[in-house]
Amino acid sequence: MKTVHSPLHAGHAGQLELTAGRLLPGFEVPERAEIIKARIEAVGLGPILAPTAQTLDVATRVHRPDYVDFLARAWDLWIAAGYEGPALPFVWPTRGLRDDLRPDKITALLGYYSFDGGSAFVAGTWGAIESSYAAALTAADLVASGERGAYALCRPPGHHAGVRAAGGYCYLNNAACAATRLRDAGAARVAILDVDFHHGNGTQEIFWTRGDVAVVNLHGDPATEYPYFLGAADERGVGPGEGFNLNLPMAAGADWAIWGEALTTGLSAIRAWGVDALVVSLGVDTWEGDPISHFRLKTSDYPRIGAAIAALGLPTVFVQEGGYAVAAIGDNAVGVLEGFEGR
Ligand code: OKP
Ligand code: ZN
Repeated sequence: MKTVHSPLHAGHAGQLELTAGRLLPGFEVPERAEIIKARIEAVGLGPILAPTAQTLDVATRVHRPDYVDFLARAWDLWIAAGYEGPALPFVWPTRGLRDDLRPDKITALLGYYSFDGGSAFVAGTWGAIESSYAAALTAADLVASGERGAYALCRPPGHHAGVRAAGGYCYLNNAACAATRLRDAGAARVAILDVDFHHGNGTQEIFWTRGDVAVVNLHGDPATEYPYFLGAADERGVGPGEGFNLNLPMAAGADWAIWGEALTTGLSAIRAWGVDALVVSLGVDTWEGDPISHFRLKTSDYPRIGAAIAALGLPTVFVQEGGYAVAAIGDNAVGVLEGFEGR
């Protein structure tokens, strides 16, 4: 399988994240991608290609154009305002406040365009966002032109990013963009299977009203797990999208017996939808040793995930999402890809 990856991800480093009363060094570190890349090379998974040049056309159809423009300018605005260090929001236009005021100040814009304090901007953030997006589109192009599978080694991840909101280490929704590119290339219907520990709230929001891109999410129950405010089992989509969103939340502690059963349920739904192509939001923070997540998958379970996905027989784009146990992330992520390849 071909991997698409850019060294520009490394410029997105030294972020801080706001968590439970603390400003902590970000868990979403450059080493994550470097360790996955090293594992791909060690097992000889296949060539690692640079992303091809991409316009922001797909990004501005998946997201609001003013949001994409903000992502590109946020760091420069922060510096121009005299701040230094990672840019983070501290006030949000939530319930009871006006959503139609958008003061032209970077401190206001950071909150206007985010839903939490987990997606910081540093000097190299936009370059990394663009390269991650381009990797997802390039992998989709490989699959659209006949490859059975392709892997976008994306960093930063994307599944929490909504129509106009960054959050949860995410900025552009790479998986949603890959699905859109597959639709543009002629797939009438696409499914997104999100196996990251955290609910892909951004992906759900983006396709909520649509029947042409169906979304399945396997994740920690929002009653106790981030992002808390989306991801319950009763969220099924609306209008033409009704019945094309399937949430499979699980309590903390889920192991292969429980998680594998939810995967079977999700794959059955994808079969029933009769889609032409698949995008997998591939988070491996479901691993038993993940520092911020609470499932109990073992390294030996990841090839089983890949094999079960391969049994769908669909052209498949894998897009990297989470996974924060840095030393294990290569074995786990590449394990899925090897399982898909039947190796
Ligand atoms: C991004 B992805 C950590 C609390 C949770 C945000 C998690 C974002 C996960 N102490 N912070 O879905 O892997
Ligand atoms: Zn996650």
